Amino acid sequence: MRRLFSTSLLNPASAGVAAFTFSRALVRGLSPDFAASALRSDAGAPIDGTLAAAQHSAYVSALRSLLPEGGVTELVAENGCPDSCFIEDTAVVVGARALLTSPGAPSRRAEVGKVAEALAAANIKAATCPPGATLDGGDVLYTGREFFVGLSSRTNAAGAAALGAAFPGLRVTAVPLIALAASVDRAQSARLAHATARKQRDQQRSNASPLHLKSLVSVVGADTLAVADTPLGNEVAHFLQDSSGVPRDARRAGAKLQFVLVPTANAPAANAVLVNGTLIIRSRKELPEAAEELGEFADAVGLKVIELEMSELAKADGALTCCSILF
Ligand code: CIR
Repeated sequence: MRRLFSTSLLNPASAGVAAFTFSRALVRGLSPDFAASALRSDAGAPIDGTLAAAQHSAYVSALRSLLPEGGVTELVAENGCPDSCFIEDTAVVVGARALLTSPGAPSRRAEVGKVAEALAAANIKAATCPPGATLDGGDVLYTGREFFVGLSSRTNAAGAAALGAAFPGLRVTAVPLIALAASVDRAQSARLAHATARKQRDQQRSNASPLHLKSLVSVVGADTLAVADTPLGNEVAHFLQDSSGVPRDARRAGAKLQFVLVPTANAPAANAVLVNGTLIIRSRKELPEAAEELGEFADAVGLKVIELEMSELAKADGALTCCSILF
């Protein structure tokens, strides 16, 4: 595959972490019916509930080790909401402001109330989504300068607009994730017109729109993003670069979004968490090539690394960012 971006473009100074310094985190315990009933895009391999709980608790411990004493608040799982551990989807917080979301999956909407209470208790001023708007936090990418919002099966244009209304000073750009996925698939289908039916099916599956924007891309530094080195990941990276609000003067001086490519075979590792000078990434046991690439990046810009296994949460489409709200 053509390499469109390279770590050699990275300017360590641009990977500044000021916007990703946090004192608090909300997390939510794993529901007893997580393994049996969490929403899954692929219900293939069964979820090992015990292992899922261990992976979730390692995640919470990692955050506790990175935040000040008492900074992590763990809410109990919401009754009847097997996905409530994926708390990121319920609120977007930047500074002392928040937007409570209206999750795209109706079964998840009851998760928001307790998160609203916890944010109020932390003195965060929260807005709500208007009727008809849907938004999952997993679709909201904050670069430290601006928001990108994936228009996905969970998030609609009204949801993206609600984000703009809740954070008036911050630029919001909607990313047409489903349309970009369809256009990548069309381009490849033309090339595979004479391939076997099986090859065509595999390709369609790999080009399908992911659950969320952040299934493909996440922040690893200011204006610096890890992106899956897949056809769709590259398409999204181009879109972000072209529509980014990096000021013209800064662009002239060579500043723009920087991308760390996450090898195709380990694409889910493009979802990482940057917190207080540490990059939390998927473990090399699970996704070795990605851990290598992201580890190299972290070394180059002076970030520490924590590796976590997420295999069981990933079976329910969970990723690293989705298990916390940081502020
Ligand atoms: C869902 O389908 O809503 C959950 N099973 C997974 C949500 C993952 N959320 C995220 O990555 N932000």
